Amino acid sequence: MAAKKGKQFDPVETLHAIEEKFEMFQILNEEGVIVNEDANPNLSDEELVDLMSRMVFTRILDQRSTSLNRQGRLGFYAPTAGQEASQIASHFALEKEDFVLPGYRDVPQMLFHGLPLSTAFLWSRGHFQGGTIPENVNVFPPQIIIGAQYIQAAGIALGFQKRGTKAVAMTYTGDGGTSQGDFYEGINFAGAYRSPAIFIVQNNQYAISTPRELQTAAKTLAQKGIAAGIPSVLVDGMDPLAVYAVTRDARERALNGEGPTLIETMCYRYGPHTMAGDDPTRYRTSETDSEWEKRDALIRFRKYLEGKGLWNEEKENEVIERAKEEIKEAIKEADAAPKQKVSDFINIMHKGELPYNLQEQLAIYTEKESK
Ligand SMILES: Cc1ncc(C[n+]2csc(CCOP(=O)(O)OP(=O)(O)O)c2C)c(N)n1
Repeated sequence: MAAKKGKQFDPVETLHAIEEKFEMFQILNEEGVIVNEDANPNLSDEELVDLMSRMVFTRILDQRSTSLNRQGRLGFYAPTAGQEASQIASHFALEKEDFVLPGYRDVPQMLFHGLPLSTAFLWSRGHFQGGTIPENVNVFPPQIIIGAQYIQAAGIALGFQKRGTKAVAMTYTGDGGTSQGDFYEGINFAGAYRSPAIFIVQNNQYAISTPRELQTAAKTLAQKGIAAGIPSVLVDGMDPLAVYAVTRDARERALNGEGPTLIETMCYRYGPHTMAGDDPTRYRTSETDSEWEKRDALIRFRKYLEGKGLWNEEKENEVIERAKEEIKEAIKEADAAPKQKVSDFINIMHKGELPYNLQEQLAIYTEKESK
């Protein structure tokens, strides 16, 4: 067949045209001023205060968890400071019946979805009770395998769709996670079935020490959703109103049968990758840190709420004190959990009759543990 005359298809131009479409969506700027009134989600005063209180709680939890880890009272911990709007404002758009599939850094969303804090602390300590999710709490334990939660989210969303359940599955990964096969498989599958899933990519600029620029040739991570045929958006991940608005819209579309959405939230991780020895000063400068800190979600949201007469220092201190109290109680509860035994692991891992070798081991450990 003869090629058509006229303008040639230009793949380079097409790529640039798509990339240029992904401007960062913002509603509340760094100064705490609404710059996009038409998109304002118009949360009630009570909701605005609730959202701020949740973000303050999360910042305090981050500080306390960091020092509890240093004291040897917590185990695994992945810091969250800098990601409060990405995490908490996206979760704020969900209902209890929705399902949350977190990564290891997404413990705060699990808490606001109903997971007891003491359970999260036990998870950090590697205690088996930390992986026991209460019946009525729609979350999975935090995923450690990068990207695997995207596949699981596609499956849960498909399940909701098949059962006619009016709920969405929302999952989180990082910038590095978008390089994994599971990421592409998950978004493709949900796109193909038009399942009610919301895929959040928290672009905190680093996958451990690998900067975002070395991770992929793609100019934005949001544009990766286009190849899967799903609506995708790049949002200021330090703007709680913008993150909330795009997630709420994604949920609405999903419940209307319009399929999944991919949301890239542009944010920053202030702390180390985890508390297990990462030193961020080896791969980034303090100038970069302070550039991002100026965009902080808590600072801008505080200014905005103060301007509306909804927030002040006294109110913030109340939230901080309550948070500290709650954390103290939860650690006490975690301390009171029974010490785990090897026999627990054998019993938990196997339902029904144990194979002979494990029966032998169970007998040995039960004997040892009885002494
Ligand atoms: C499949 C897999 N490969 C490698 C790792 C080791 N690993 C742990 S965290 C991490 C970086 C992830 O970075 P990103 O997705 O940007 O998330 P962030 O930690 O910044 O939130 C890697 C490679 C892993 N856990 N799973």
